[in-house]
Parts: sequence; structure tokens; C-alpha cells
Amino acid sequence: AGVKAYAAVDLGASSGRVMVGRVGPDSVELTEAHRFPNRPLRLPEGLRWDILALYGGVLDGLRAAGARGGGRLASVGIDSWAVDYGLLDGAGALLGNPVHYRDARTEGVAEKVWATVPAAELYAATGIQYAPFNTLYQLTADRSTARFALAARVLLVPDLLTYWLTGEQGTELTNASTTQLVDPRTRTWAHGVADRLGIDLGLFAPLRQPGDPAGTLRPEVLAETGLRGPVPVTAVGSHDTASAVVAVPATHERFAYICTGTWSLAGLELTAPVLTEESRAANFTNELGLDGTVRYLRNIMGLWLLQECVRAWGEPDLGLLLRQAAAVPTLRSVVDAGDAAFLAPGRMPERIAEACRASGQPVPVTPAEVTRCILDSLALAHRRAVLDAARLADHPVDVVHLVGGGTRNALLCQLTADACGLPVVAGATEAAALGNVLVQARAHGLAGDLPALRRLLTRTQPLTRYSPRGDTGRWRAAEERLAAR
Ligand code: ADP
Ligand code: LRH
Repeated sequence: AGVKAYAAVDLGASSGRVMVGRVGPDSVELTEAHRFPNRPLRLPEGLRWDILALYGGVLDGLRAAGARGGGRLASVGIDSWAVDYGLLDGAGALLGNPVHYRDARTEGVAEKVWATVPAAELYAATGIQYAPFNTLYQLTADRSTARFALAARVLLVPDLLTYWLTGEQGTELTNASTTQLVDPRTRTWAHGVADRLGIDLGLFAPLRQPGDPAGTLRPEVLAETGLRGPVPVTAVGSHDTASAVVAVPATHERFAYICTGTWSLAGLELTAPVLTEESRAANFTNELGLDGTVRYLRNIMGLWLLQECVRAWGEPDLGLLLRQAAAVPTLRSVVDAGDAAFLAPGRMPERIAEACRASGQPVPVTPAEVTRCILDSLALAHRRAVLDAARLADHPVDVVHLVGGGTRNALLCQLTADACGLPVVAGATEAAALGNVLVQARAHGLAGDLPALRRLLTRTQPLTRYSPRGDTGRWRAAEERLAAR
């Protein structure tokens, strides 16, 4: 009784999916309606998202979701990767393909911004860690272009798709926080920073909060998807990581989480931002989460390193590769998985080998050896992020929750437990979609604060536990070796 069907659109850097979540007071059941590749394209002008292909995938997914729900969906919610956006002209038409955050156009841009607002002041005002692709730097790079001169509106990717589905424009808060133009204390635009940098915040549509209504599907969308209207669209934590953190099945406050997919986002949930200089130096970010929370975390290069190697090797069987990697000795060589040197696509096995050679470590040769080097390096980066976050926020941690596609990699889960010296609870695999669905369900009548939503997940979702093996001495030593270089 009281069970409703919701569609969660979740666009990751490696694939998009539309999931159907059936939620009742004591049940959550998530099934995949449609999955499609997210294939960025290198055009003469640079690396671009194929946003129309993604929109097509969303429509196909909604049709499949409707077919499962008997043509009836209680609501639709959209989340995607952060920071990127489309520019619209005064009539609401998209001006070109959204630029991919791995595009090189932001190289050297941050330094120019810091000449006006020093990096320390920017951090104190926005709490966002430096990354070359932060929206602030992207907008700065775009400002000299012809299309920017025509732009009347900036819509972040989930807001752009929401606009195409509903005809209504807004800027969802959790994703807005990744622009580096939001003050994490007031949870609204950082007008001071924007004014000093000459950024017109009027380009953004008004802020909306997770749970707010975001319109209803346009008649053309209903016709295209076969859904019976009206179908409301509900704002969720539209930053995929914000939705994923909602779905961390924590049972108490002393937890750390790691969202493992293309990226690893590792850190804590806090009630206030940490804006100290020490925190900035450690490259921690304060993104906004559900119900007044702050996602205090570090961006780590993540399974991107492996994805790019697997692509270079001609897509061998991942399961076999991971079994072979499990047989390679632990910690022979590690690279800094936080290093922006690994951001761009291409030549990944070579770049990892070069990093090992340059630091005087054994050079991994076979795919199994390179894979093991990546997973050991990721586990080590997870350890550093969890311990650093706990120290900088003065927040004790006694369990690490892993969520996202990386939870399917048992070796990575075990190595993370070993490196952290803490128990790891792995699940859910489709955390972003789950968090997306729960926020919609709450907006449509499900009772519960964040801890209650999480208790519902603990009761209903399959979780796998990993205990740390051995002591953390060798991980500490590897950490010190890496820091010394
Ligand atoms: P994103 O949302 O960033 O696109 P996902 O959360 O979907 O990423 O995670 C994708 C990653 O999950 C892949 O890079 C891969 O390493 C890992 N993964 C997916 N399926 C498996 C599997 N069957 N075994 C091991 N790892 C897997
Ligand atoms: C993960 C993610 C991450 C961002 C990156 C650009 O998908 O949203 O939180 O930093 O993409």
C-alpha cells in the first residue's frame, strides 16, 4: 500500500541510465529501465558532450520506465555530473554543445582569476577546492567567445535537461554549489566574488532546492514517451554526488563515504563548512547536500584511470582483469590518484608507467600489473582522504561506506578497507539513482528526515561488508613514500 513509481534519470560520465524506483513507507525497489553510453566527442574546437544523444537516451528511458509503471509515473528527477553547462540565447535556444570538463580550454585560467580574487579568499568565500574545470573557470574561459556574447542564460546540465522536459528553468542548489559561486554558509549566491570577477549571476535561473517542483513534462514529451500526464518533474540533489550521498546507508554519524565511479569522491557529511586555510591546502571541498548538510570531500581521479587503460587495451574482460590483478603483489608501485596530470583522456597506461618510473618505483608492465597499481593507488588515496577529512573536520570515523559502480569491484572494496584500517560497507551500486528517487518520494508524501531515509535503505538494500586485513603499516609507509616525492 502507498507504493508509487518514480523515474530517476542519472547521467554519469561513463553512462546514462533511467531507473524506476518503487517506494513505499517500508520498501524501496530499484530497477533499470534503460542504460545508454555517454560518449564525449572530440570536435575540431575541443571535447564536447553529445547532449542531444543524452536527451534522446532520457526520452527512451522515460518511455521504458513508463512501460514498467503501466504508463504512470508519480514524478521524474534528474541528476548528472557537476560543473558543466549549456548556454542559451534570449529565445531559450542552446548555443552549441556543452563543453566537457576535461577539455583543455581552462588551462591557466585559474591563475588569471586569482589575480583578481586570490585563491585563499575564493576558498574562504565558496569553500570549493581548486579544480581547473570548476564552472567559475569555465565561464571565465568562455567569456571571450562569440557564443558567450549571445548568451542570456547558463543552465547546468541537469537543469538544461529539466528545461527541455518541462519548459521551466531553475538552478538546483547542490549542483550550483559546484560552480564555485555559492557561499556554503548562507547557501545562496556568493555575490561578492561574482561582482569582483564581473560574473553576471543573472545569467543563472533562480535557485531551487531538492524537493522543489520543477514543472511538468511538456505535451510533446508525453507524446514521445507514451506517458500519461500530468507527470511532475521534481528537483532532486541534481549533482549526482549529492544524490549518491543521500543514499549512503549510514546508521550513525561517525561515517565516511566514498562515491566510486568515474571519480572517487571521498569525505564526510557535516552540518557546517570547513573553510580553513589548512583545509584549502589539503584540497577539500565543501559542496552542499540535502537538508542543510555539507559534503566535505576530496575529488580523486577514480576509476577513470582504469576506464582509460581498458579503452587503450581494446576493452578486455573486466572480471578476468580484476582476478589477475588480485594475484599481483600489493603496493609494488603507487601513483598519486589526486594528480590533475591524469585528467585528460589518452595514453593512460603509458602515463601511469611514466609516473612510476619518474618516482623510482617498479614500472608495471602487464595490464594486470597496471590495474593493480591503479587500485592500490586508489585505495591509498581513499585512505588519505578519509583520514585527512576526519582530522581537518575534527569528526571521528569508524566505518567507511562505499557507493557507486566501484562497489562491483570487490578488490577495490577490500583494498580500501585494508588501507583505511576500517570496516567498509559496500552498497548501493546505483546510489545516485536511489538518492534521486528518495528525494522525489519525500516530496510526494514519504515521511522522513535524512537518517530515516537511510534507515529505509539499510533495511531494504543488499550491502556487502569488508573487514580490514592486516595492519595499516605498509599503507602508511606507501603514503609517506608518495608524499616524499
Ligand atoms: P559514472 O556514474 O561516473 O559513469 P559508475 O558509478 O557507473 O560511473 O561506475 C562505473 C565504474 O564501475 C566503471 O568504471 C567500472 O570500473 C566499475 N564497474 C562497472 N561494472 C563493473 C563490474 N562488473 N565489475 C567491476 N567493476 C565494474
Ligand atoms: C561525479 C562528479 C563529481 C564532480 C565531477 C565533475 O560524477 O559529479 O562530483 O566533481 O563529476
